[in-house]
Amino acid sequence: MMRKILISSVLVAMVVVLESFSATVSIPDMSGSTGSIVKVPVEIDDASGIAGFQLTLNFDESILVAQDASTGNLTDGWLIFYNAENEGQISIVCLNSNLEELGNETGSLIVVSFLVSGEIGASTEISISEANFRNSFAERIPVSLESGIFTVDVRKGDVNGDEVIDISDVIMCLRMAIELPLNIGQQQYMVPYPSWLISRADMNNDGEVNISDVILTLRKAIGLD
Ligand SMILES: [Ca+2]
Ligand SMILES: [Ca+2]
Repeated sequence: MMRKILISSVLVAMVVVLESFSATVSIPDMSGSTGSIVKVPVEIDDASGIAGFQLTLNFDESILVAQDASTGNLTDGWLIFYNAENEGQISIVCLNSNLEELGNETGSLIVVSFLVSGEIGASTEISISEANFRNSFAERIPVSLESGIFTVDVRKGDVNGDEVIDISDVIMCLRMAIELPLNIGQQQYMVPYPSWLISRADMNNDGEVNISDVILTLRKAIGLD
């Protein structure tokens, strides 16, 4: 009898330990400028046992528009399916088709691409719901969830929002100085340019885009500033 109680209390203790050391699935705090595509990873600090999972990301639809989801560095070659039809959320299922479980690794499970559409300074929480992590026997793996905050910001000089400042930004700044149309992504922008585009090109913050901004963008592009 005593032994039975002892064993069961050891089991309870083990379960408590396992629960308290369960993995955390999280989204990092990130920022990006309007009109650009940002890639937001869903990360895990201990992927032990995972062979498949599903989850939904929730966010402010006026700030982020989900484009697609792809596998992360832990899930290369896994099957992935997503549904981004509903505004403000994207649902994802990801599975190792050989039912091979991940080891005790840290990294990204999936990467979700968003088009940033909010005004500069706006922010939204990206939260995780419907999270369901399973091992190769379809047994549940407990995880704790952490949201991330996404903030719309601006990188001065990166007119096309591709994360680098180079000659293409100089040309775009030049085109804006003489009020020509420009193409960013699939979109064409003409006068009056949207305010987020002006704030990218207006290097000296005087409210207009002219030869001063072209020179300052060129200095950045060739590494003088
Ligand atoms: Ca650029
Ligand atoms: Ca200016």
